[in-house]
Amino acid sequence: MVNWSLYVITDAGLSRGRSHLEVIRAAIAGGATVVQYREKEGMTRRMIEEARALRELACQTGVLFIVNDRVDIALAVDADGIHVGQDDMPAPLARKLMGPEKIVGVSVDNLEQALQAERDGADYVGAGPIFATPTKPDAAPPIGLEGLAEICRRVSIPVIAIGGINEENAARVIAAGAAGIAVVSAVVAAPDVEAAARRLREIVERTRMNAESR
Ligand code: TZP
Ligand code: MG
Repeated sequence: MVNWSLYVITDAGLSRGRSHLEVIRAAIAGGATVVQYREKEGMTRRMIEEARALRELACQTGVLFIVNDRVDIALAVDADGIHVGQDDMPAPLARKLMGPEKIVGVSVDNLEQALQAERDGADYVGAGPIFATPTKPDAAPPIGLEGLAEICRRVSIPVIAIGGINEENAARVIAAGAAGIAVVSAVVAAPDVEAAARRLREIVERTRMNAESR
């Protein structure tokens, strides 16, 4: 069983000059359970090198390693899975290329897309943005905690919430039914990445424990 609690996504522009490897090493030390390599610009050769380094780190530390969008890179470095958006490789094709054993995740911003992703054989959905976020300016309007809760009720695959999630709202996101939180800026842009990841992970685990004991 995958632990989706804290899913950390790279962003070179928000990393304060630190390398992806540096940031992700600290995030894992703080308790990230899944890491995603998300790089939209630059040369494929460099992406392969970065993804390979993260892949090795993830192997050594036992966290899941997902590549955003680029099925070729995911396959080249033998990532654990691929994450595709609504304008990317369609999920059934991503599944066909990645094979039955790999993880396929799909971004969804409404219930219909979530149900379709499930029918398409996705292993999880990334639902959001939950809250407004400057990190993805072209994101759909926020779906809020109510939108998230509805998706969580209606699909049976894990729902990972994304978009504007931080220490202030993470507990409410988990209480709405998310299997985990996916964050960029709250971890990657933090002055102390390890401490930020640790606090978020604690919030997720504490909220889940409280819900289970109720
Ligand atoms: N998809 C929907 S919102 C988002 C992505 C990649 C960005 C999330 O970034 P942040 O900084 O955690 O709000
Ligand atoms: Mg994408």
